[in-house]
Amino acid sequence: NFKAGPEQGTVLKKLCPKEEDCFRVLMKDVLRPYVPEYRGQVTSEDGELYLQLQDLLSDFNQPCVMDCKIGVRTYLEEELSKAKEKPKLRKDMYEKMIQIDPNAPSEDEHKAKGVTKPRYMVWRETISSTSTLGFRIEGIKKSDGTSTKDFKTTKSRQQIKQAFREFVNGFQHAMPRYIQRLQAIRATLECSDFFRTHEVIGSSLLFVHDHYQASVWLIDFAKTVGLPENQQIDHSSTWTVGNHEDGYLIGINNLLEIFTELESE
Ligand code: 4IP
Ligand code: ADP
Ligand code: MN
Repeated sequence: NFKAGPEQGTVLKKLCPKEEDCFRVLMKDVLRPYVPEYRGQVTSEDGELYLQLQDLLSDFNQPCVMDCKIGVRTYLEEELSKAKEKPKLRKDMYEKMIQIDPNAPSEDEHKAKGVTKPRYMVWRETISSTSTLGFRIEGIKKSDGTSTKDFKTTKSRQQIKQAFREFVNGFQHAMPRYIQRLQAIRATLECSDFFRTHEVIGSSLLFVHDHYQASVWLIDFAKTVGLPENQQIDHSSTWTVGNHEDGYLIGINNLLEIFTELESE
C-alpha cells in the first residue's frame, strides 16, 4: 500500500479519492500542522495513482512508531446499510475471527464459515479497547525495526498502560511531548472546520519518537467522510444508527488521561 516517494522525505499511498478530498481540505484547515503534508497525485511506473505525502519519519533517527486507531466505531454507516440490504459473508473475516477465538462465531456463522463485515468490525471493537476507550493500538514498531500488530485483544486500561509504558521505555522525554502535542491537537480539533463537518472513521494517530524528538500526527482519512448537510455531531455522544457520531473525542480524551497518569508514575 505504501512506498517511498519520488521526492526526498515523501511516501506514496495508493490513491483513494475520498482520502484525497480530505487532504485537499486539510491543507487549508487549522489542522494542517497535525497531518502529513499533501503534495499531490503521482503516477507510478506501473500506471497506478498515488497520493504523495510527507514522510513523517524522515526527521527521526531509528524511530519508535505507534499507530492508534481513534473512535468508538471503525466502519461506515454505509457499510452497515449495505450489509443489511445484501448480507455478504466474508470467509476471510470468519478465519481471522476463529484464529483469535474459535467460540466467537455463532452456530450459523460456523455453518456458513463466514461473517458480515460489520459483524467482524464490531467484534474487533469489543475485544479491543475501541468500544470502551474510543481508541485501540493497531501496531508498534520499535527502534530496532521489529514491529508487532499483536494488540487485537489489548482491551483493559491496565493492558493499554503496560503497552504504552513499554513503548516509551528508555525515552523519558517522549511522554511530556506527546501530552503537549495531544493537548494542542484537541484544542485545534475544537476549532477545525474540517472536524466540524466530517465523520472520522478508521483514522489513526501516529506517535513517533527517537532519542531527540517526539510528535503525533493524524493519519489515514480513507474512511473519513463529509457529514450530510444540516447534520451535526459532537464526536463524543453515543453512536446510534443514523446519527453519524464517531467517538473521536472520547478516544483523544482517554489517551490524554492515560498518558497523564503514566507521566505521574
Ligand atoms: C481489517 O481488519 C481492518 O479493519 C481494515 O481497516 C479494514 O479495511 C479491513 O476491511 C479489515 O479486514 P483487521 O485489522 O482485523 O485485519 P484499516 O485499513 O484501517 O486497517 P477498510 O477497507 O475498512 O479500511 P476490508 O473490507 O478492507 O477487508
Ligand atoms: P491504510 O489505510 O492502508 O491503513 P494508513 O494511512 O493507516 O494506511 O498507514 C498505514 C501505516 O503506514 C501507518 O500505521 C504508518 O505506520 C505508516 N504511515 C502512514 N502515513 C505515513 C506518513 N505520512 N509517513 C510515514 N509513515 C506513514
Ligand atoms: Mn489504516
